[in-house]
Amino acid sequence: MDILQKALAREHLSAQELSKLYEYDIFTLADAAQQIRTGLYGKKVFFNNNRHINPSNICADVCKFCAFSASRKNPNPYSMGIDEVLSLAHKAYENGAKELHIVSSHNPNYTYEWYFELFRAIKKALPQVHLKALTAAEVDYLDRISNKGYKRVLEDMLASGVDSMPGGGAEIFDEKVRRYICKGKVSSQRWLEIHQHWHSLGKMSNATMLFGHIEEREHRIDHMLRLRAAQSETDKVANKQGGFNAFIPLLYQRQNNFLKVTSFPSGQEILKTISIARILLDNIPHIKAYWATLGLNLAIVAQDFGADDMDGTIQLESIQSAAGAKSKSGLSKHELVCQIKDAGFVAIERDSLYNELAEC
Ligand code: V47
Repeated sequence: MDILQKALAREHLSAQELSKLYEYDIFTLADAAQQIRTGLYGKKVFFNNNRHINPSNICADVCKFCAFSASRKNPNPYSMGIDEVLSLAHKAYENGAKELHIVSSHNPNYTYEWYFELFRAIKKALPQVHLKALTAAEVDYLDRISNKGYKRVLEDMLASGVDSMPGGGAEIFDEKVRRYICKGKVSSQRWLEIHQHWHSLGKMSNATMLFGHIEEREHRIDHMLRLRAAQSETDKVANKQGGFNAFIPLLYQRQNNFLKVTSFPSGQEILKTISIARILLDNIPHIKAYWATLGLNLAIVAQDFGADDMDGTIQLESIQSAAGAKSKSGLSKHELVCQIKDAGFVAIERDSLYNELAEC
């Protein structure tokens, strides 16, 4: 059997062996990925009506790839108060958002309680809106400043109304690359433990991977294999389908940051990464082609290479656009739907947990 057949049969192979998947031509990989994707969802492409809110960009940590946090590359620090975030949440809801995706920097001026007061206030004002908040990196940061332990942080999130966790902060799990690009951030093992514990509380989350910078193909595969293993373990512990809903390969955006990268992945390399994700992550239901990092056109093309989701309208995007992505003002639902349909797919508006709301 060749490596692709072995991968599809889930034979035990190392990341190094599986990185040979990249040596297949792009259409062979796409074919294998599309069989899985089409078997699961036919021609459906999922999106949601969401709003990203980033309350502050003042950060105690320094990740080399980050153009969002205030630094000499981004000399515009800001910190919102609870009322300001609440007012944005109200506006987002009036504009149709059904999900608020709230992630922030690690701002030493916010107290532990600030976060939970904010979540309680949002849930009280807008109980019908899904609150997706705090990356595992933020959970780890809140543990570090409070000494409460990450389990307690997760319980406080649950008690204050957080519905699900976003997939940010995973970056690349390989310890050597991680140390170079984001030293001091939550460790890979801790990132996985935090998500697994969240899943054991009966809640869902996503998982990202930042790629296209200094990592090698083998590191991407290793990242996917660690996620697949974590998902299988949760299956056993929680006795239910694992808690990762979607895998989101985030393409590195190159402007205004401190990471010196000299070569960037081609379109083929990006699409192969998406196909390989669909092939290897057979226990994670959705592969999200996040249009804010891929660009709208490539995100649509990715739907023919194993992806089945685009993320959403976003309304205002600050993290990727700070690094050069053309995503600052989000997309209207109309535009997103037209793009999906024009490419021959069926546009499905979903909720945050992938329940289908409407065919558009
Ligand atoms: O973890 C930071 C990434 C992430 C850059 O869960 C960069 O549904 C590219 O996690 N180039 C935050 N990426 C965003 C995120 C996310 C986005 C959309 C949906 C979901 C979800 C999660 O942004 C960070 C980091 O990996 N990031 N800088 C950059 N220069």
